[in-house]
Formats: sequence, C-alpha cells, structure tokens
Amino acid sequence: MIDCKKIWMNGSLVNHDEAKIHVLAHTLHYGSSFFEGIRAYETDKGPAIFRLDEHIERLFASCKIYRTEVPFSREEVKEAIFQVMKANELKSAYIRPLVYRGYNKLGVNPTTCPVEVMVAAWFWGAYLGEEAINSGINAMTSSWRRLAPNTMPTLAKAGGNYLGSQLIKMEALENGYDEGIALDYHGLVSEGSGENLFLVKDKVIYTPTLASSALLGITRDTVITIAKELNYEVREESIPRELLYIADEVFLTGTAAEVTPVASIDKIQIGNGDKPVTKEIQKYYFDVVKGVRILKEEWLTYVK
Ligand code: PPE
Repeated sequence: MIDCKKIWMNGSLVNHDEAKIHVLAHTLHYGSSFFEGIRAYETDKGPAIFRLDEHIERLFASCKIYRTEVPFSREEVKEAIFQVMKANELKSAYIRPLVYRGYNKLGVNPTTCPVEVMVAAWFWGAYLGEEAINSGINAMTSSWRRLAPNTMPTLAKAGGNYLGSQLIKMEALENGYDEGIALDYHGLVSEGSGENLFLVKDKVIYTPTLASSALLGITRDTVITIAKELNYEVREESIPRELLYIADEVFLTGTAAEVTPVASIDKIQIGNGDKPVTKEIQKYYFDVVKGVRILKEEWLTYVK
C-alpha cells in the first residue's frame, strides 16, 4: 500500500480509505485519464516542488489534446498540491495529480462523463533503486515499439499510453533486465518505459527528437539546460539503435528516475564503464532540485 493519509479529491481532502471511484467510471474501462509525476525535495527553506508550473502546464496540455475541460484552475490544482503536502507532513515527496473521466454512462464517447481531479503525494525513493543511481541499470531494447505517429499522442501524458509502457517494463523484468528501451515506429531510439534517454559520444550529448514518440520530459529539459550550462553541445536528433552500443555513456531521465546511468544495453557494456559526463550532470541535477545550486529561481516552489 502507498503511505498517504490524506488525498485531495474534487475539492476536498479525504482519508486514504475513502478516496474511491465507481467501478463503472469511464477511466477504468477506456484509459481516459491524464496525470503528472512531480517531485518535491527537502531544502534549507523547507520542501520545494521542482518545476511545478511546467508540470501543471503539461497536465492541462494533455487534457487539451483530449478535449477535456479541467473543472479546476491551474491555481486551484497548485493549491491542492500544497494542501496534500501539508496534510501528509511531507518533507520530500512524489506528487501525483490525476484528471480522469468519472461515472455517468459507458460507451467510448467520454464527453458525457464528469471530469474529476485528484492529487496524492507520498514518499518515493529512487525509482530504479538506490544502487542504480550510482552503478547504472542493465537495459534491453524492447520488442515493443512506442506508439506510432497519429495513433495515440505521446505528448499527452495519458493513462492509456502506459499500457505500452507496461509491456516494455514487464518484458524487461521477465528477461532479467531493469528497464526496456523502446524504438519508435521507424525503428529509431525513442525512450524508456517511463524515462527519456540521453547518450554521450565524443563529449557531445544526444537525445531523440520529439518526432521519435517520446514524452516532452521536464527532466529532459532540465538536463539539456544543465548540459548547456556546462558547455556541452546538445543535439536533438534521430538516433539509430546501434549508436547506443557504441556510445561512451547512456543515461535515463525522469521525475521519478531523476538521472539514472545505463551500464549495459542488450548485454553490451556501454563505454568503458566510467560515466564522467553522466556523473557531472547527475550531481548538478541533484544540487538544483535540492536548492543547493540555483540555476533558475522560478524552478523551485516552496511549500507555504
Ligand atoms: N517518458 C515517459 C514515458 C514517462 O512516463 C516519463 C515520466 C518521462 C519520459 C520523463 O518525463 P519527466 O518526468 O517530465 O521528466 N514518467 C513519470 C511516471 C513514472 C511512473 O512509473 O509512474 C515520472 O517520472 O514521474
């Protein structure tokens, strides 16, 4: 079970055990939900939520793609997040806002069903394990591709998209790997089941373009900003699978995964095992999210 005493649902805080929806809710049958994963870190000035505005914007963008009107304003959702942080007395947290289609009628058309919103927050440690943050994970190229263009929009962080992610993740775990890396429809590198991907070759940093069916990751943007700050050249390009095998370094990024090195892919060791660029960026990232180093003032929202 997830340890969170209070959850915000449609305007008020409710106890964990009362945060329920009907089994005939539209979202349960057709995947009609949109969500965010946001982290708050402990800082000298109390808990700070990292890039809150960008996460709220992406949540509303996901809803817009699916013609879904959120019944609360951006300010109200932010306020809900503060309330949940305080009610659960969290110093650091993983925050999960979710917009979903509730219960009225069944049938594919979602528009007859009410749009509901919930926010939960709890402590969530390293996504791929503490050890992975240092030594890196072993990944495989998934036999499952990411969603093809003009099928399901990958720029929307929609619940339904994560059926694809689940196939990628389960296949990797069943085969003894930590994570799966998916190719796009054209066979080019896309992303992990819940992370964006970067590689380093000859001191240049590469990441797939948005046309490769990846999510427009907020950590991806943070890492690009940090890399440029450190005077690295960053290229957003189409990446052939085999470039991963001959890269000097590969790492994954995400709110949950933070900056996680990849040690091997398909049992091929990445580089010589040293990860100087990944380590440099990872350290910078942790300093920025924890407010030790201020890169952009507006990236940290302190919980009032
Ligand atoms: N791609 C996918 C498919 C994805 O789910 C995430 C976040 C990212 C890239 C990175 O995006 P960002 O967090 O904005 O840097 N995955 C979220 C959910 C993970 C989960 O298991 O749940 C997350 O990291 O919060």
